[in-house]
Amino acid sequence: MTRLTPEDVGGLISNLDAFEAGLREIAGFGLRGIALRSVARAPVCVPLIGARLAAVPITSGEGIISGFADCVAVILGRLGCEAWVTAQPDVRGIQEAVAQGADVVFMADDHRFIALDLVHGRCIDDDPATADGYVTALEAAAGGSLLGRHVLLLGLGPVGRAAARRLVSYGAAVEVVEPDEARLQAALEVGLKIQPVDLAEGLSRCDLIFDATPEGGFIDAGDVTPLTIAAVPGLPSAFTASAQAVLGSRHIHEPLAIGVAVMAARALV
Ligand code: PYL
Repeated sequence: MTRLTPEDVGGLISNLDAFEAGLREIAGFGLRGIALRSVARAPVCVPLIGARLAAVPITSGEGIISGFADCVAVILGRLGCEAWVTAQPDVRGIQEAVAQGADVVFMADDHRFIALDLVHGRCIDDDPATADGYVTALEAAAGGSLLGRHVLLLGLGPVGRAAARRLVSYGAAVEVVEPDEARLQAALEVGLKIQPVDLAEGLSRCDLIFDATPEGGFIDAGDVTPLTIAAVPGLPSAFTASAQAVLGSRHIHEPLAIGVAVMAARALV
């Protein structure tokens, strides 16, 4: 997924209320509801309230993104967790989190964003968590079922592949736009029941769209209908500003909150 900038992160924190309000409007659930539904179809008790979760800044590679760990802690706090950012980064930060009684440690470098579940000895990865959370949001926004629904999936990177698996498992007819032939073949060879299509063909058949591409602004207002619902976990969105304006809350788009919420629920379930 595209690396966030400090400006992105600042915008995310100030936009969280509006994002969650839009999510409730279109999907009927806030962040906590989406996270809980993504871990289990039946109602499930996940002890989010009061869980002790630490976010550790990581300096390796391109380094700390100012505000990133704080944003993770703010999102976790919205779920009812007791969340904080460690004073120290890296290994010292992990040591600090453990000494402070953290149940789960959130940390990201340039390649992976994980929640290290210290209670159960598990490692929860952001990519599949984000994919599953967005599929859950799309399913809820589409009326509660994706069975037999045509979903256009853009991109078969790590998030796109995980989304394809979940969409197929929910009974969706998944049409995929992926220009990289090797990625497409790899997905088909592991038996994923997906239909390769070109963009125009997919747009003409699908009103549910999952955007998992790193490219932005190639679907315009004229390409969407009053029934279009778009799940867009990454930055930038495939939808132009005018398409986003037409979609309103049907453009479900935020690059961190849903993934963090699902990671927390997966770690604590
Ligand atoms: C996990 C996010 C979601 C979208 N893009 C991904 C990203 O920006 N990854 C890089 C995260 C680096 C964090 C940095 C820090 O501040 O701890 N190492």
